[in-house]
Amino acid sequence: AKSSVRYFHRDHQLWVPLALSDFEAINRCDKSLPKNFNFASDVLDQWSQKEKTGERPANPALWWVNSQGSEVKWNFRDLSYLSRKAANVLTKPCNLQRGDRVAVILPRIPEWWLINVACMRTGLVFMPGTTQLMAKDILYRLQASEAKCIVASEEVAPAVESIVSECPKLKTKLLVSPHSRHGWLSFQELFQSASEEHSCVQTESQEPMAIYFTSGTTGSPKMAQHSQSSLGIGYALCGRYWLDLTSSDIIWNMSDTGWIKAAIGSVFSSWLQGACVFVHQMAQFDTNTFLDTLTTYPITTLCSAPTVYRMLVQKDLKRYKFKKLRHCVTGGEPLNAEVLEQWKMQTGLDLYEGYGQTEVGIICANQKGQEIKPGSMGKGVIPYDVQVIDENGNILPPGKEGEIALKLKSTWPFCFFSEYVNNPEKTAATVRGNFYVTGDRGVMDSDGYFWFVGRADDVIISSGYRIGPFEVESALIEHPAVVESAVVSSPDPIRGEVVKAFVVLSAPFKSSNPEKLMRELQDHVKKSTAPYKYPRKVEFVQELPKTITGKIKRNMLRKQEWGRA
Ligand code: BCO
Repeated sequence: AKSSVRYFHRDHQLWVPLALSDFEAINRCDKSLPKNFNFASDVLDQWSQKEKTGERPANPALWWVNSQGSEVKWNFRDLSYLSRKAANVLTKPCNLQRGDRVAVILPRIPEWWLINVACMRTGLVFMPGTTQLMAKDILYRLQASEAKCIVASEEVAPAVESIVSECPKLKTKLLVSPHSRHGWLSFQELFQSASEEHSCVQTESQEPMAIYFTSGTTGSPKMAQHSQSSLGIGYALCGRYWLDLTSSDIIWNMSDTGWIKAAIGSVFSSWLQGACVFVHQMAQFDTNTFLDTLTTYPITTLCSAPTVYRMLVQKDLKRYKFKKLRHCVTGGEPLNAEVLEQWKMQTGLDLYEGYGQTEVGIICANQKGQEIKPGSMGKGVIPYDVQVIDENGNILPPGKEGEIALKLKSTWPFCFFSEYVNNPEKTAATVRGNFYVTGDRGVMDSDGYFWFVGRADDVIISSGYRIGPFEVESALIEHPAVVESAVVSSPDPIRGEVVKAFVVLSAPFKSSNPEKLMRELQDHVKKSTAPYKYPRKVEFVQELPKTITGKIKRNMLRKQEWGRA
């Protein structure tokens, strides 16, 4: 671990190197958090000042390209100026007030970053969502959060229009598109005429900043709420060690805008370090475009899901000469040792796996300078005390499998999510004795390295997506062919694991062509909920295994799947 971090010291209104012990002290609650913290004014605008005085290398803050050859490059001064204009769009014509929740469903376009920073400046609560969300997903999110505004792109607009009458709390629909659309305010038009004068809100450190929807075994996704300091200080610092960034680096983080990985790698950790965030907006993920991008642009740092590396190592990587790549990280799902070794053999670069969660950020990581044990997620990262515990909250010795957990102090750590909104029971269920429990099972070895074993619950981690079985089962049951279903994980060589549905058919469909019916059910799920959740495997069965009380034994089906593999 490094001996010091560069940490913004509020009292001095300057970036000063503080001893790591200061940061640890804040985390131990020996030193209090600054009363106010705002990432836009306390970090981004400071970098903008540094640019003016020539103290930052001539490196963009955001560098965006698409497959049609368009390009946008903003430095921190541009970002500051443009996000102030965007802030005025949100507060004036959109009439939003500090604390209002704003759903933002945009692809990887520069406006996503502008609206994100504009929400920081105005104290609005940013709620990102992937563009794969379907009408019902959007309805749930708008109703559960009582969002006042939705910001969406043209592809998402029809889905929003189909459900908007059921969202009485939604006051504004803001469209990000070169075209106007009936019933929507046009971001582009309003932005042109918006003033650049904006005074950033002095948000409190613990004030809500963002809400991320995260899937669990039961029910609809929970709303994990983050504060200004959990993301702006906690996540920014924890990601920093793993990403190893400086202000001369250019990081390409592949994550979709809807996930916490975008917050860590494409906003907070990167910009805290003054690094450039590189974005390639691809209509569809494609390995050739991906590799061409790495050979064309001076990207120094790559962050992508293990599934992407698994896809890449199928290719002859020695044919490609990456321009500036020096540090590769991965996370969101377990990485196999073989892929790490193949990547190293073909590119000469190590792969640094990180492990974390939407609720608490990066928990373990292989950090630069640390020996990598292939197949391990590395060691616990500062400020976390990571342990493996049993069902009673006792710490287990090295080598024993249990649940991965974070030791709690007397108060809730500032770098954690604040709560699941409107769900105190689920928030309380994350605590066992003196620990926050992750829901993941693992082992710590005698050197302090952690090894992922699997989920303790029924959540499926496929291609880096966290998928709740209930969400897929709910989509399946809407189809007339389905009497009931059980959804579990099943091993897959590329995606780590995939969603598998065991389906009991209704009488009229029992004699249907199984291949055809499988595709019909898959298409049905893709239309009913975000398509990344669709069951890539389907098995038709006569009945599902159940307990005496009638509960489906998903566990038994899962074991059967993994046993078969
Ligand atoms: O594979 P299929 O073609 O059968 O299906 C794909 C899409 O074609 C399809 N689809 C997408 N939009 C659709 C649609 N179908 C119908 N209508 C639409 N509008 O749905 C399937 C989506 O699967 P996918 O997203 O996995 O697509 P793809 O192209 O295979 O992408 C591969 C990856 C690896 C690029 C992608 O899976 C990915 O980005 N994974 C990473 C996810 C991630 O970033 N996770 C991090 C979460 S945060 C976290 O873990 C905390 C860590 C601190």
